[in-house]
Amino acid sequence: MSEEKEHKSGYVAVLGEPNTGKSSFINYVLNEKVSIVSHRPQTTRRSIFGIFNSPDAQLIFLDTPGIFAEERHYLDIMLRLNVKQAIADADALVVMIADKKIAEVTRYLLEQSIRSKKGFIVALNKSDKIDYDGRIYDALANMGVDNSKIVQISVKEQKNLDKLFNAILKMLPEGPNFYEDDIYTTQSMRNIVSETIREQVLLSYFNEVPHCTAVMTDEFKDKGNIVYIHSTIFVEKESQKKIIIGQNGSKIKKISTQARKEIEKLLDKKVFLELYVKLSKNWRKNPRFIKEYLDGPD
Ligand SMILES: Nc1nc2c(ncn2[C@@H]2O[C@H](COP(=O)(O)OP(=O)(O)OP(=O)(O)O)[C@@H](O)[C@H]2O)c(=O)[nH]1
Ligand SMILES: [Mg+2]
Repeated sequence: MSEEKEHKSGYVAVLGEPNTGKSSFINYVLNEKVSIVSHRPQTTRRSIFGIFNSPDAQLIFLDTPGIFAEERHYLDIMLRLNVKQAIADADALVVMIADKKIAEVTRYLLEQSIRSKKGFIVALNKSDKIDYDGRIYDALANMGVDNSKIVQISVKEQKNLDKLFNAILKMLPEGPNFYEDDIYTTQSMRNIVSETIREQVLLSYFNEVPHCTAVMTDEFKDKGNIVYIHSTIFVEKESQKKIIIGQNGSKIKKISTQARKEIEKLLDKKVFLELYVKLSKNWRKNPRFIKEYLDGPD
């Protein structure tokens, strides 16, 4: 009999309501920031691949957008399709919850997971501040989710993350690597740059404005010792443009400086960032714009 350890590989979709900590968990496992994180719901918009490599396994995480129960505009419809596709593509599923009860979206995701007949695990996150009691376990049992499929975690305090990781690994089939073992994301550099800028927007403004923004990068030129980047922040209304720019451009200047510093850290190079703000009227309802935005430049 062979002494060799089996090699596992597969796709793992991480699903859940907005703001439950899906991206935080994936960044932690990968020890790399593949996905932006913020305190705002619906931070993730594109499904992002984060690839975990070890000699015994390759796990390809699909970081999905947190969806809302109601579909408010075309963007929401596309995000839900994105989640459905991730479930279809995955070999194993993680449903992340950060709530003492089962919200409508969580119920939907659990139903989809059960129906898919794929292995799944429920992660109750933020246990550092949420005191999970028997009620959630009962509610999950009523849906047919056994206790053995539930794990309480805290990404913030790094509690039980190994346990969750091992439970995921157990669900994956034996198989070879799908990707070279030295890459940790399939995102293009342009997408990473756009997302880093959007993260600064999410962190810098109050109210609805950040949700009305989309960032696209149309130029990324690596000149060896300096990288030239040209990106645009799109907004839906003229009034939002004014808010993003700020008085005498003070606000956009701050965003630009912060984003540039983050990108420089990421690339380990000097960056020249040119950042524009443009109006694309009601882009969240515009299928053509959304296609270009979600599909990315590549
Ligand atoms: N207290 C606490 N906060 C956490 C924990 N995990 C993540 N967070 C915070 O929760 C917020 C949302 O985290 P994200 O990782 O962006 O959540 P997400 O599920 O990817 O959100 P969407 O992309 O909007 O669907 C951030 O402010 C995180 O810092 C945790 O274990 N405990
Ligand atoms: Mg996210």
